[in-house]
Amino acid sequence: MSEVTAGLPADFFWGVATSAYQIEGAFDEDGRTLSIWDTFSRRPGAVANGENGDVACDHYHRMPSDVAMIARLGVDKYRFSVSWPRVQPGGRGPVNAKGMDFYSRLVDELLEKGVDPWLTLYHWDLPQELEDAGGWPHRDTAYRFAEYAGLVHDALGDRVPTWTTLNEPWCSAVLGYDTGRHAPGRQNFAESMRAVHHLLLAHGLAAQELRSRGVASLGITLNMGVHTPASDDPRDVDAARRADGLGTRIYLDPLVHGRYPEDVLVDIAARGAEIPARSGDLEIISTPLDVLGVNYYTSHVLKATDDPAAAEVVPQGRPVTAMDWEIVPEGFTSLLVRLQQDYGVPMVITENGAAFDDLDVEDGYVADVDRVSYLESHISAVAAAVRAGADVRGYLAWSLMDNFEWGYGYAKRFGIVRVDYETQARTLKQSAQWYRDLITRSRA
Ligand code: GBH
Repeated sequence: MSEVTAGLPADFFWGVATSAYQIEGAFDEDGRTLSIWDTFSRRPGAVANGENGDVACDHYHRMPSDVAMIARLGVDKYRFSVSWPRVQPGGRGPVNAKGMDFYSRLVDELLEKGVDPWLTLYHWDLPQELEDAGGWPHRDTAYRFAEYAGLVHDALGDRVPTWTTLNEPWCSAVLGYDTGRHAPGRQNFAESMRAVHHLLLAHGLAAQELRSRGVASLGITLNMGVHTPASDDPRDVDAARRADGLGTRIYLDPLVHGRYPEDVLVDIAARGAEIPARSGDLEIISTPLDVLGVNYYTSHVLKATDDPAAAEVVPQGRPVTAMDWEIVPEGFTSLLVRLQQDYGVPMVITENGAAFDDLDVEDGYVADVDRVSYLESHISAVAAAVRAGADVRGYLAWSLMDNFEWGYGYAKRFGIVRVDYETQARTLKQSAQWYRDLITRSRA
């Protein structure tokens, strides 16, 4: 066992992750209807360079060779998401057999190659028709999601052991309905708080549905970081408390402890909004989790501003990625130790990785040394957390390959595999080779 992985349990698992809209393309094939990202990305100015996921990595047509590539990396697991408008067009009614068949073939292909499928039900591509009916601020969307979860389970439940309901509900609620940086691009704080509750309710209803069908491992994935006050000035301390409240505790307290945090409800009320919880909702939301998916990219030091609802990020002068996110591996360790103490749910890193301005392919090689060092320092940070008592079971790198990076389009590359968007050629970067070797060594 190498330095990097020292202290990780013998059965610690490794994998890579993607999401449907970011890689599949084939946006109008085989009965797929539009999602909020198809609509949003067509709005002028919404996505850099006017790009969208119409073609993306063309994974829908290249799935078998992509799975062969995944297998060659030597990973244990592959995390992908199902496109709701592909398998249940419009978000209601019967299954679209052709769309579902794609995922059925994907799962078979993975199993045949010895890679465990890890399925995420929702990675941000809400059927546009459900947005037109009110979207996540509308309570009925939660019930539609639970029905969709059941349909996917009918088709794939016999072969998929691990199910994640939602990817990063913070992004769906806040970026989607408050800042408007993500689809559907609405800007209304009160609606975003309604979205938070209905996303959590959607998770809970789907979790009950999947539990009753005997799913082996069930979870949700949250994006999190550490929020540190810039000074011991009580206003900075409060800014960090609020950011942690709206970023982490508003999700995990109801999920794990069955209640919303009091201080956060007060903050929300002060901004003229509320959480539309009805009696019985919190029992549904706190359906026991087998695994908490943790997505980690960076951490922030925060300073209060004149606007009590906002906070300013204070740069710490550390190296940054191509996203301008500071590289803070120690934050990863403290986050995991804190989650263990406050919530105690077994964890898996469902995403971690970085965008860098990679050099072009030269002699069939991409020397992405920055990404290698990012991954190395962050996997070490996970191992340090495990040595400090955090129960972390596995690590999935974001991402298998370069893909559609939401509002940033194709310019930001997170892959350990290079994608040439002209030819759709895939080239393993140095980071992919490094990761494959790390996996091999960690098993030795
Ligand atoms: C994930 O989102 C997504 O699940 C995935 O689809 C995406 O491709 C990947 O990460 C890379 O972005 O902007 O300085 O405030 C992560 C979203 C990234 C949101 C970090 C919060 C905080 C940094 N999060 N971000 S900053």
